[in-house]
Amino acid sequence: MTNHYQPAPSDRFTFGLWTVGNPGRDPFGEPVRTGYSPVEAVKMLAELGAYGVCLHDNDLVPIDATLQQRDQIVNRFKQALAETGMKVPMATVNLFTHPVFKDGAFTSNDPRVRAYALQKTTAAIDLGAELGASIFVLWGGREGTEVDASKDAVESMKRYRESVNYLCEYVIDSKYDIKFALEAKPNEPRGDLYVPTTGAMLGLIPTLDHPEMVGVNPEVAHERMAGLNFYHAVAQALESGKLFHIDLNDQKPGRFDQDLRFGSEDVKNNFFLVKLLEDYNYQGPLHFDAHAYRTEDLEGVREFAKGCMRSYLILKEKVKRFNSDPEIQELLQQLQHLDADLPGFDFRYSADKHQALKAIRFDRDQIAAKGLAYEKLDQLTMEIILGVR
Ligand code: GLT
Ligand code: MN
Ligand code: MN
Repeated sequence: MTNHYQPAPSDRFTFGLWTVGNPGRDPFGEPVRTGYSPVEAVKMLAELGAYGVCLHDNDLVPIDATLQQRDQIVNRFKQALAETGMKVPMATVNLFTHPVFKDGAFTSNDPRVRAYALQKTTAAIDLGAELGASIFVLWGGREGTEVDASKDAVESMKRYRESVNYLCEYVIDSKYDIKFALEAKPNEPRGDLYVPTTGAMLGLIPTLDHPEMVGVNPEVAHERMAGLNFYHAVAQALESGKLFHIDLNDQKPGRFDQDLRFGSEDVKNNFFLVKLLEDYNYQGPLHFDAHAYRTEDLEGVREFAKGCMRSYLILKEKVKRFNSDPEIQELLQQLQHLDADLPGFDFRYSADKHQALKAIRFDRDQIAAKGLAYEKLDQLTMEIILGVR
């Protein structure tokens, strides 16, 4: 067995405590396994070569813990981190499990719920800061509706913005080195969720008081549930300087949020995703937000975690092959470097240059007649992915 795809902390792979801790409960069935406890998860993942773990406040500290219990639990957890060298680069808050959040948190009509959500989130930020996290993810678990008559969706946006603004001020005031990453999802657990896609989040961010402190945390499964091309969504986030974090998993299109093992479904889209992250030197954590099939015991969960990291490293190697394949590179050269076909043209507007543009005679038919050789390019790409090239 080759050791070639053995992960190391330098690969920056992380897992949510809720991922390997997942007991296999679903809306139709009870838990099938215990899941790894936080301390067990840290040890198991460290053994496999991960860089760290991420957590919701309540993945570690029960919602009803006293301050003394909290400190005890956190200290034990810190000890496991210290023993293994594992890091906590990202923390988040659970604003969806307790019934108090049944109609949303920051967008609830009830000011007590909105205020409690801020209280809970600021405490979760304190916990994240204590554990060394520099990214705080906000996934609006139940920020949405089934009954649109119940809330003014314009007002909901204002409330959501107000809360994120509050949290930014809190981080500044506390002198924490923390940035926020907003995670979109189109639906589930609500019928419809607000700001449902990464693109919608990117539209919201410039309207915040501190847009420089806020980016996105796109998740494979969530964009694919909406039928979108995840690679394109991440590319837009990256190009806007807003790819602060990423949730890697897999998903069949148009279904419930499956959170499948990374690399298990849409291998081609994942190939382009890995190519994007590697070609553009994304430096954030590579976070797996997925869980093992409900058929698995703890050994199966370990295999699942290994599989996520291994598939990323395999795809990374395929990307290297693609980037150094002479035939593919020759084709790309011909397809992408066409400046000689329109010498000296500058695509920035000026009145003079526009006069020149108006004077150019384009031979539409001649331009359109040229075949683009995408069949060949795609076949060569597939052969790399399928392992015969
Ligand atoms: C939950 C959700 C994920 C989010 C997590 C962060 S919790 O598992 O399905 O997509 O990233 O709140
Ligand atoms: Mn996620
Ligand atoms: Mn998901």
